[in-house]
Order: sequence, then C-alpha cells, then structure tokens
Amino acid sequence: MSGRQNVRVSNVTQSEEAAESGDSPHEEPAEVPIWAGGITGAVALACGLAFAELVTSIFEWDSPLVEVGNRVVDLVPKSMRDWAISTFGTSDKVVLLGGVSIALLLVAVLAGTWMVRGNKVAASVLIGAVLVVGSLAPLGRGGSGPNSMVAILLGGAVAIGVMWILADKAAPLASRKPQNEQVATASTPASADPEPMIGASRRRFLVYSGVGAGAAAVGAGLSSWIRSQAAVASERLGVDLPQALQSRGDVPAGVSVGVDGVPRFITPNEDFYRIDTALVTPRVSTEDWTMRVHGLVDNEIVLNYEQLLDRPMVEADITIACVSNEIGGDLIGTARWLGTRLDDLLEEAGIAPSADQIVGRSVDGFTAGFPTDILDGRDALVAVGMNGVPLPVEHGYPARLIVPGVYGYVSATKWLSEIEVTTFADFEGYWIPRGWDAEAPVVTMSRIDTPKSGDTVAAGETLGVGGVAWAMNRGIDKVEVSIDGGPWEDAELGEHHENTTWRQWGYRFEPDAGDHEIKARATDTDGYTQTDEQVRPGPNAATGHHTIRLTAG
Ligand SMILES: Nc1nc2c(c(=O)[nH]1)N[C@H]1C(S)=C(S)[C@@H](COP(=O)(O)O)O[C@H]1N2
Ligand SMILES: [Mo]
Repeated sequence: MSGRQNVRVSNVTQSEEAAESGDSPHEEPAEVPIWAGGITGAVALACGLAFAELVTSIFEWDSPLVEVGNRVVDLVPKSMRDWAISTFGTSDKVVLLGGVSIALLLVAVLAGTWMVRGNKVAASVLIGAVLVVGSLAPLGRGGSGPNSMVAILLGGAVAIGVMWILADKAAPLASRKPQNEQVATASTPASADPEPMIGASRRRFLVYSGVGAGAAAVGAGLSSWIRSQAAVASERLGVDLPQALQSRGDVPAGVSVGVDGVPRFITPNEDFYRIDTALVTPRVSTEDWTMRVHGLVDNEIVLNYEQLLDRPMVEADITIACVSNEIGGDLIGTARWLGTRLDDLLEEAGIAPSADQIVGRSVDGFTAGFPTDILDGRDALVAVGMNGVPLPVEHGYPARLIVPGVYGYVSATKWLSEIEVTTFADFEGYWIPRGWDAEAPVVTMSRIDTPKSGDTVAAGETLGVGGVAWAMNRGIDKVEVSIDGGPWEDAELGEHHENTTWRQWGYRFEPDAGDHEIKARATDTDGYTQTDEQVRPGPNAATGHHTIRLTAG
C-alpha cells in the first residue's frame, strides 16, 4: 500500500499526467468518460419510463408516453400531421412514439453526462424542465389527464433517483490511468496499479447499470402484459355472439319451488363458482386463438374464433359441478350455455374406432378427458356463451367445453385450445395422476340451502326448508326430507326442466320448540337413492346426506 502511494505521489501528479497525455492543462483534471454519462442517462430514463408505464397499466390509465405523443400530434401543424400520415401510413404511431422516445433519450444522455461530470444543478434543471413540460402534456385533452401527470412525475422521480445512484457509481471512473511507464516498472505488485482499480469501478458501474436496465425491461414487459390482459377484457365486450338455431325460450317459472333462500335456477355469472389451477387467469385474445381437433381422427380440424362462431349454435341449460364439492357445498352452478355441438364436430373429424377418450387441452396446460361414449346425443358443447354473454374471461373466454353428467375436472376445459381424441391407456388428464378417478360421472346429490345450519327459527310457525338436487344427465325423480330421524317424507319438487340441470325442492313444516335435525336425500330417474354413507371428496365425489341442525324458539 505504502509503495503505491509513494509511486503516485512521487511520479504521477495529476498535472503532469494531463500534460503528458496532451489534454489542455486548464481542463478539470479527471472526467468521467462520456459513455458512462450516456449509460447513466439512458438507464435512468428507461427505469423512469418503465415505472410510469407499470403504474399506469396497473391502474388502467393511459400510457404516459402515448399521452405525450398525442399532445405532440395536437400541437404540430395539420400539414405536418398529414405529411406524417401519408409518409408513414399505419406506422405513424410507431414513428411518433419512436420520435418522442429518441428526443427523451437525447435529453437523458445529456443530463446523465452533466450529472456524472458534477454538473448536478444543470442536470437537475434540465430534467425538471422536461418533467414539467411532459407532465403538463396530458392535461386537458381527455385521456387520463391528471393521473398521467402523477405517473410522469413519479417516473421522473425514479429516473432522478437512478441517475443519482449511477452518477455516484460512475464517479470513481474519473481516476486516470497513469501514463508513464515508471509505474509499471516500479516493481510494485500488480494490485498496486490503479488500472485494475478502475477496472473494478467500471465493472461495478456496469453491474449497477445492468441491474437498472434489467429492472426497466421487466417493468416494461410486465406493463405491456398487463395492458394486453386489459385488452382481452375489452375485446370480449365487443364480441357479437351468433343466435342459436333454435332459441330455448325462458326457463319456465315453475322450476322455482318458491321457498325463499333457494338459489336462482340459473346462476348469475358473477356468482358462478370458479376452479382454476392457473394462478393468473389466462387472457386469450380471439385474434390469436385457434382450436385444433386432432389425435385419433380421420381429419384434423383447425378453427379460429370466427369459424367457430360460424358453426351451428345451440343453447343448452346445463348444471356443472366440481368433484371436490363437500356435502352441502356450493361448487355447482347452472347456466344457459351457447355453443356448437361437440358430437357434430367430432363426427366431422371422424373418431377412430380405437379411441376411447376425448381430451380437452387448455392454453394454460390444463387437460381433462372423458369417455368417447359419453357423446350419446346429450348436449355436450364447445361453449362460447354463458347466460347471454360471451364466456367471462374467468370462465374460459373465448371457448370451453361443457359436458353434462361428468364433473368439471374431467370435462369442462376452459380456455380450450385443443381437442385430442386418444385413449385412457395413452393419456391422463391433469387431475388423474394427482389422485382423482379417471372417470367421474356426477353422483346423485341434494343440498339444503335454507335454513342454514345453526339458524334459530320461530317455533310453531311454518318453516320453508328448501334446496337443490342434482343427478346431471339422469335427472332428479324425488327428494325426501327426514326431520329428527323420523321417516323420509317427500319434498315438493320444482318443475322438471332438463335432465342436464339441477332441480329445486321445498318442504314445509312447523317445528316444535327445541333443537332439530333436518336431512335430505335425492333419488335420480334411474331409481338410485343417495347413500347415507358419509365420504369426503377424493378420489371421487363426496357421498352422504346433507344434514343441518337448527333451533326453534
Ligand atoms: N383450463 C382449466 N379448465 C378447467 C379447470 C382449470 O383449472 N383450468 N378446472 C376445471 C374444474 S375442476 C371445474 S369444476 C370447472 C369449473 O368451471 P368454472 O370455473 O367455470 O366454474 O372447470 C374445469 N375446467
Ligand atoms: Mo372441479
């Protein structure tokens, strides 16, 4: 250490060095190289822009860059605007945003260079001026106005912060490499040479710059992804669904059993249960969407969204349910689905005789398969509509499978991208290796929706007990109720609608004062009555009678 200091002091004073290297002796003795200033400015700008874009994309505000670009368009003379449109055509937006970005980059490089060379005041004034002008640009022209202003100022703050950090890391780069050979020959250890120290500083500066640039890239990528998600939601609002060949007409009023507290026969979309393996709901634009029917088929079929909508459409009221529903649980819902018939589509494809499984594959990698012989004429659909609107994004927009009579995990693939005809021996759907049965017909079940377990009701007054029962694709024949372990009594049933839907039931009685236990059980049209054996879900659906306890007082 002392050796090196001796060398520096005795041999390499800074003025000597400057003179030897031919620089003007009147200049600042050591300056941070210009490239470091450029990088500082560019990285700071990228971080600031990415931050502003990210914030605005999260809050669904307009992009500040686009807002500023729009203001530029407002300000330039019409003749220039016309010239730009005629010259650049549909790329005029890209050229405009590119122009704004390049202008910002030049300013940032200049500010960065001043900053690293110690002209912090000049750099701050320059950045401040650009921020004031930029943040005023979105005001008063519709768009996100004040929100964009806030975003630009926040982005500016981030840019300034990054610039300070990088300027700080750039400062050591000002140390000069000694010019005279004496240093190298001064028999000092290599580590005493300032050159490696500059190398280390340079590396540190570049690492910080790289981290900043990486963060900016991640932020920019994230914000553009968020915007594309929002774009799918708004695209969906513009979808015009075709009419079904035959309209079903309204669900008859008689399906309702008229007991308060029993859920609506058709479940509103916003109340419909949801089961997704994906952490983030896939957003699939119809622009990029196709569905391929392949595997053990004679003819592969590939459909885009338009071609799918051009196919004959049918409407069907179908209840779907989740196998992991607990007794009394609410993982079940009924909707009026609009879609094209799966059996017709597969007939066009031509299923090979060796096939025994139809697998739906989702864009998110989820798969679900059911036996080919399920397609016995029932209304299995490639669905595009749910209760009169395009499938909600969470329920599989733009297309999903709906197959009455089997649980969702083996059939109801959302964000459908492929239908593969295969065999059970060759392929297992997503949940099968995870311990669930490969075949999963819906188990006959009933649920008491009202009253709720633990309720207190009026003694001696008529109490409406009610709920739903389901045995999809067979249909419900009977629901019975047992009070306090007494005999099974027939409940009243809502009008039969379709075998593919649940059925409402109700039972009225006058409870005596005291505690009561109410059980329900359903019988399907095959004559099967729900077993009392209590089994939790897995590897197939739960069984047992839903039982509630209440107090009359
Ligand atoms: N892509 C995909 N499709 C899927 C699932 C899933 O996790 N991912 N879950 C399935 C299960 S287990 C059920 S019960 C139904 C639920 O459909 P819903 O969320 O529209 O109610 O979707 C099925 N389709
Ligand atoms: Mo499920």
